[in-house]
Amino acid sequence: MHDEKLIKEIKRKALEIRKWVIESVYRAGSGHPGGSLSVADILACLYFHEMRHNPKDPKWPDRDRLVLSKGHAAPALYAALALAGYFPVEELKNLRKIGHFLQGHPCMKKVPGVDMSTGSLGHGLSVAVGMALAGKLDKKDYRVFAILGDGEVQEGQIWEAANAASHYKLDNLIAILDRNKLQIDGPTEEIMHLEPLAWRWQAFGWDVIEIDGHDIEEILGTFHEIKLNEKPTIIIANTIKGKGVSFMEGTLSFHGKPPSEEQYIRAMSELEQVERELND
Ligand SMILES: Cc1ncc(C[n+]2csc(CCOP(=O)(O)OP(=O)(O)O)c2C)c(N)n1
Ligand SMILES: [Mg+2]
Repeated sequence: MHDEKLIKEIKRKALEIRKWVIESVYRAGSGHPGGSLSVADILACLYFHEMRHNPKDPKWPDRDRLVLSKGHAAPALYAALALAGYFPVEELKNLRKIGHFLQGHPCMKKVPGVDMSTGSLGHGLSVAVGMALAGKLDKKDYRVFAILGDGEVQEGQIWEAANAASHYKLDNLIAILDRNKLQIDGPTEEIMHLEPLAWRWQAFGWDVIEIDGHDIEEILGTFHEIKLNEKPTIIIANTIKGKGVSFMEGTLSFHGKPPSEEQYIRAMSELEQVERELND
């Protein structure tokens, strides 16, 4: 049971992340709001409570690592990093702008706090396996988090990585699957089915925990359940694509499209309304 103050604080951070997702994608005139909004609560829990990290020392060798394998959700990651103090929040206004460092997909060479360059789906879990294995070999106690999209896990390489993770007994590896049930062209179950998803990961030797990926208390509690039992863990986080903006929720159309001016104004006023309610 986490205290109410902490939960409220993280809800506020998730809301700020959502507002920046809308602001930055609107200003850029391109980007991926849907999958950024679905992962905002998870990122808030990680960067503002669960992860051991230091924004003043982004390359700290003992830090927990995070690989945003679904790299198109960069606007949410950038917002979390900026709010945590890795770089000035004002930079978020320059997303995807020529001459600025926040590219459409995360670049580890340009953005402090980004542990791996991603965007080409399917690769991130393999990289996270390598980082986790390195941690074991170096006798370090850092953990590696990898955030995967559900459409993304249709990629064959994900399953090679899943197998390697259990082979090497990587209990320092925690994958989080953003199960928003939509990919670029439609529902995952119509395009290339994934179910029974929990069973599949169990069969690959993983501990599987299924949660509501928008319930801050449940997300935080879940991290406490993870055991050092020589098995990697996957959290299947049931989410809603576009979560937090009514006309984006559960839709395909905002997978990779910015809001129009009118939609931007509506989205911000909805989020600000929730913010006011939280502050009451
Ligand atoms: C290898 C590769 N193929 C295609 C794409 C284009 N692409 C970007 S996002 C996306 C859909 C991903 O769906 P999902 O993993 O479910 O992400 P989410 O719903 O969280 O946005 C696709 C096909 C890509 N980035 N990389
Ligand atoms: Mg998806």
